[in-house]
Amino acid sequence: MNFGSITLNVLALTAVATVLSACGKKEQAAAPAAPASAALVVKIGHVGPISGAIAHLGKDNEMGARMAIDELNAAGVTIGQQKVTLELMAEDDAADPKQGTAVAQKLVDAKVAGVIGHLNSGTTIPASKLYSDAGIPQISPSATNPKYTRQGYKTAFRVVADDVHLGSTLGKYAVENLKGKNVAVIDDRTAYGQGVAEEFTKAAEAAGAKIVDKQFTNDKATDFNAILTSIKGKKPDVVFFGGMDAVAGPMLKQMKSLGIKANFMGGDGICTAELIKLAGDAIGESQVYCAEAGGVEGEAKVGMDKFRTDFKAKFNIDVQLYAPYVYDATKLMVAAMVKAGSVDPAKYLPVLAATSDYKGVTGPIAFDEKGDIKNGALTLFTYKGGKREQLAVVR
Ligand code: ABU
Repeated sequence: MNFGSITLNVLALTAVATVLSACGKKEQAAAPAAPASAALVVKIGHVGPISGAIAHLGKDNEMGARMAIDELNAAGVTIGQQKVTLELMAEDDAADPKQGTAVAQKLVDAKVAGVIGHLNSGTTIPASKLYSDAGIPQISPSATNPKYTRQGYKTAFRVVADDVHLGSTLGKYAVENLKGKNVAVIDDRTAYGQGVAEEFTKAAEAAGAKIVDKQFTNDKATDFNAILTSIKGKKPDVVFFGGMDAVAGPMLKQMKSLGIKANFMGGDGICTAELIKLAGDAIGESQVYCAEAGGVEGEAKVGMDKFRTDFKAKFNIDVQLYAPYVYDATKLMVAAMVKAGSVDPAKYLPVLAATSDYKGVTGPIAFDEKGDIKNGALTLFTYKGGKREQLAVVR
């Protein structure tokens, strides 16, 4: 594979040598020193929604990647005896599948050495075909739809648990812990929202709950009056929403206006710091339960707490959700390049795939044969006193 950045460096060094050779023997003698000191620029792509309703989450992810790249460059990276400068090529897919494939093609054309992203399952899945066709490794830090790693692409990796794990754990929790008997389910019709709602439904029914209503909306909706009025009539004790915090916040407010006091559950997409701002005092009126697709306990809790402190110090903003997972994904990808002694995807991809005990701030990372994290865990949260409060880690 021909890397744009490498090509540029080689061309630049050739040009320097050509100019020097035209200047006489003395300058010619100085020319060979240049290759040893010039750092190779290696581009790593990052994609998330930097515009639109969940831009706060896309920016959170991008800052996680930037933090990793800045730290690596500050420490110095040598790959195959070549000093390397890592360059983050950050793109905005606006959580839109079409824009997702457009920016994926841009990254492929730019010959990035690898991609961290995308954030959403709905963009990650279609983009993964382009990366696979180009042989470019991709690690998603947050896309949880199982299909992503089940397409047979050797280039697709994920460092969080998937929606089968999320939905089934939350479905069981709704019945066994929250004593939910009558459950209503809403989803936003995205790859993530629909998928996690289906897994939740299966598990809740298997645990003995009755699904009293099923409704859907979309990921840009702001008015839920019609579907919530229908749900209110069915008197559920739990309402599950498959979707993101930008929709869940106003939905909770409208539940409060309609006097629906059922417990409100969602997956990782609602499990953010931002939900507190988006839902205001509707949190508490309906007690909210959600899960992050990683295990925040033991060494991982220590690593995540330190990461949160360092992140706040660097960007003056709190972590929303997946920044630590993006940070790990970025450093893990570069570690595979270092171990392989090459930034050529064909050479470092097998090393990345063989990751068996990478120690990240989110805990140990090993990949299974599909590219999914082995022993993926979930952390259940609720919200109390204007804060996200950890309930339990489920493996
Ligand atoms: N996992 C929740 C947010 C991202 C997604 O899967 O669409």
